Amino acid sequence: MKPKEGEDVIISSDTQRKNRVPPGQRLTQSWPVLHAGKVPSFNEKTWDFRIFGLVEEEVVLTFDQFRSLPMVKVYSDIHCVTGWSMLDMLWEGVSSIEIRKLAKISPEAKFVMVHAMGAYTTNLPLEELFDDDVLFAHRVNAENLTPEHGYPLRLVVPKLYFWKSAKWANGLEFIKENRAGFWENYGYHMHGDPWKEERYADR
Ligand SMILES: Nc1nc2c(c(=O)[nH]1)N[C@H]1C(S)=C(S)[C@@H](COP(=O)(O)O)O[C@H]1N2
Ligand SMILES: [Mo]
Repeated sequence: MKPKEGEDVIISSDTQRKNRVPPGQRLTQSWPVLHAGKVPSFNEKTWDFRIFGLVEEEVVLTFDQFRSLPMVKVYSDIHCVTGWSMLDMLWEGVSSIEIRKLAKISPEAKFVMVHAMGAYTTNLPLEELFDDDVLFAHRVNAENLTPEHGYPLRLVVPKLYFWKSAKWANGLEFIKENRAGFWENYGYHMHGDPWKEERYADR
C-alpha cells in the first residue's frame, strides 16, 4: 500500500526509480511465502531479542521492551532472488538506527550476523544494517505480519534481495570478519544487490 498524503514515512530510495523492477525480476500481486523449515512458534512470555558479539555489554530485550521502542514507517519494494518482486510495501516497526542506540558496538565490528528463530541467519555489512530504510517490522500494509511472513518481528532490508530480510528475527551478532549466513552457505551471494544481480556467489 502507498503512503497517504502527508503521512510520516521513510521512503526507500529505490521506490523513486523510474523503473522499479530490477533486471531478471517480474512483478507478482499475491505475496508468496518462502522459507526453509517450518514457521516457529512464538510465545511472548519467553521471546527475547539479543544483541551480542562485539558489543561492550550484551543486551537482551523482552517482547514488551521491544514493543515499547519508538516505531517508524518505511515504504519499500521487495525482490526475491527466485525472480518475483512486489511494490508498495508499507512497513511499521523499529528502525535499526533505534536498535543501534541500545548497545555500545565495538569499532572492530564491520559486519552483522542477523539471527532468527529456527536457526536462520543472514549476514550484512554494518553500513547496510544501519541504512535509514532498514527496520525490524511488526506490521505491513496496516496489519500485523502474519506468522508465515515473520510475526512477531522481521528484519526488512529494502535495498538487498529479500533473503536478507530475516523473518522471526531475534538477534544481532556484531562481528569483525564477514561470515556466510544460512542461504549464503548454500551459494547465495554474500552481498545481494538486486540492481547488480548479485544472486549467487561464483564459487
Ligand atoms: N527466518 C527466515 N527468514 C527468511 C527466510 C527463511 O528461510 N527463514 N527466507 C528468506 C527468503 S529467501 C525470502 S524470499 C523471504 C520471503 O519472505 P516472505 O515469505 O514473507 O515472502 O524471507 C527471507 N527470510
Ligand atoms: Mo528468496
